[in-house]
Amino acid sequence: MTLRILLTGFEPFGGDIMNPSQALAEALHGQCVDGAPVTGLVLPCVFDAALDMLHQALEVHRPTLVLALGQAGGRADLSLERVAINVNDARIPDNAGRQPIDTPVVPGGPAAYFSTLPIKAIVAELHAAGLPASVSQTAGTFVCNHVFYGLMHALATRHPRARGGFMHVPLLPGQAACLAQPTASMALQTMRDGVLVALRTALRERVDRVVGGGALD
Ligand code: PCA
Repeated sequence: MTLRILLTGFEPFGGDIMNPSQALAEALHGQCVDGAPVTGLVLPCVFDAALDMLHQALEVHRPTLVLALGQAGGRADLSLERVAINVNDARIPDNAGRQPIDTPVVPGGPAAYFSTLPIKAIVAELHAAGLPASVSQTAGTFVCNHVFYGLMHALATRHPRARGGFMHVPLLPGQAACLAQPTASMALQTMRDGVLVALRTALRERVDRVVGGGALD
């Protein structure tokens, strides 16, 4: 099977002027990772429009592996998202001024989808490479979760041979420096190294490792 990777990021949102996930999708566009060409795609931070663009890219590029990236201000590590939920609940308006509250991503769709990436193996390989990472149990309820859910629904219903998932990344140091409160950040090069580790691990391991990682609460 020919391997093809789709790597998505988002445009800046919420008044920010950059988004590390956009920089990562652009930086890796056209690269080859272990023989698999990468298409980088920057999605609008807009409910529905982001999914329309993603669905089109799935049809055009027919990826076998999809890694969607997004910015998570306040998080300190690379977070491999476990689950996408069928809820839009926006705390702030998206870039088109829309703010859906408690609406489904896909009316009548299942409550949730799990990532089909080997998230525990990816976290273990990131740690082995000296990069901070963890499994996250929530991708939130804004446009990132919306795209993650829409992606997993599309893969489950229309692209059964493809695997996919979502990784949140911290702010860039330049973004954190503009904030009044001390906030975690990570250099773009470190994130880029992490994305490559995640992609290589996902290409290599189809079945996740059984590694304890749940919180005690
Ligand atoms: N982060 C937002 C949407 C776009 C992005 O990069 C989120 O976590 O929902």
